[in-house]
Amino acid sequence: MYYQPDIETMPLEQLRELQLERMKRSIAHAYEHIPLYRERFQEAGVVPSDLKSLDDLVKFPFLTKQDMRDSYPFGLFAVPQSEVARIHASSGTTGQATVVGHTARDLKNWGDCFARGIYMVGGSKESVIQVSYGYGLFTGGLGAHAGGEAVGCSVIPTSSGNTKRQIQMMKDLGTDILACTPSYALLIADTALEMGYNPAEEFKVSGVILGAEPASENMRQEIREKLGVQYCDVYGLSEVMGPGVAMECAAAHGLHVAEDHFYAEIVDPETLQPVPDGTYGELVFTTLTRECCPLVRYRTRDVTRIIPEECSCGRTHRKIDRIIGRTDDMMIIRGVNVFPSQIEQVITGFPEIATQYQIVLTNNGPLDRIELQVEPVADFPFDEIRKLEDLKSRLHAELKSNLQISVDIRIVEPKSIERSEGKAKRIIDLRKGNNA
Ligand code: DLL
Repeated sequence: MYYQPDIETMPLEQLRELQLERMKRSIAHAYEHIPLYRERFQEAGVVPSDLKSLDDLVKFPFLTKQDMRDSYPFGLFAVPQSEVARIHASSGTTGQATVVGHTARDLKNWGDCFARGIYMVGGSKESVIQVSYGYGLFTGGLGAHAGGEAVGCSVIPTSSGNTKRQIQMMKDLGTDILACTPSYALLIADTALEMGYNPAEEFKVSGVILGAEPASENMRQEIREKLGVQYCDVYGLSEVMGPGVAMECAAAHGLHVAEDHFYAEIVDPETLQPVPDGTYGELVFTTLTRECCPLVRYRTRDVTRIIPEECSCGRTHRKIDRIIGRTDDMMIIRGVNVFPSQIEQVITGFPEIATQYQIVLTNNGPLDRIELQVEPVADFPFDEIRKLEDLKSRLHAELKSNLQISVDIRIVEPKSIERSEGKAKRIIDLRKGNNA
């Protein structure tokens, strides 16, 4: 079942035509109404009419997060204030916030994009969706809410926090679909178990739509089992829209980009040249329908790849793989490039270690130093020093052989790493210039 069958299963040739037509319009709209694009295009020696095919997009310059910060507050708005229906902002851990506006039509498209994911987990207007993403300037709450309303679900806007009450509502109101971050879903599952419930058996919930942060396969599996649900990974970012830019269907192998609204490219973050499908690189988006804040070649800093395969679900929109990290999270440990997700993958091979972890980065001269804090599972004999040392040295050896890096390991008490009701803070970056 599809939410918008004609669009989601559109034959590829027709979809590319639609994209080209919309891209031409969107680039012209940006150029006409936003001086920054005019300047940048001029510097690059291009005008909107140079876009004759989708491949011509590479001639156009990139836009970065810094450009968005520098344009604060309204420098990238292409419509008059009277047409701005809502404004979101990202807090920006480093410096200036970024502000993103939406027209009424932008909001309608956003709801439709998220709604596709509700159908992907088997939802319909009969479903009860509980939105436990934070509501506010963060796009999670209101984005998922709009999706639920677009489908015609009964929406429960619990927002994040007050976990025991969330669980009570989930049970009493018969929640079918839970939308929140993966960390919060796990906290909800663990708290429900502590309260004496078995949510997989006793709760009606059958699907989760989780995103805003990466989750390892192990964590996904833990959530699936503890809640008894189908897992849909939802990707998005406030600059481009919010949750719903790409969503994972039941085939569970990649996230379909909403290609009627967004054009995705993957580029090498060093050379900025496009890479072949299947190769990892930085995800770049050009928006095709955004009225308020159209983006041309926005560098997301998220690292993923295009999955070059037809999907068994019948949707034709290209898929991206799960985000493995951000270019700015990449650590260079003695010349080796490492993403936190690679470390997480090693950790998940140790059943004695819980899913929660934290990475503390510091400088050691010109080199990055990395301390990994992990906690053992609740029934691990934490006071037996020998067992602890053994675990530490096995983990150290495994990291060394898998990633060729030497990591300082600290095993902390079970349940002592802070659980998150929103995005988990996995990396504490104390490197010079990054201490935000
Ligand atoms: O996190 C929007 C969102 C809300 C997405 C709810 C999904 C669900 P920002 O706060 O602007 O917006 O953060 C965007 O979060 O560039 C990624 O690095 C990360 N991110 C978002 N979704 C995923 C995901 C929202 N499914 C940044 N997997 C992005 C991994 C994700 N990382």
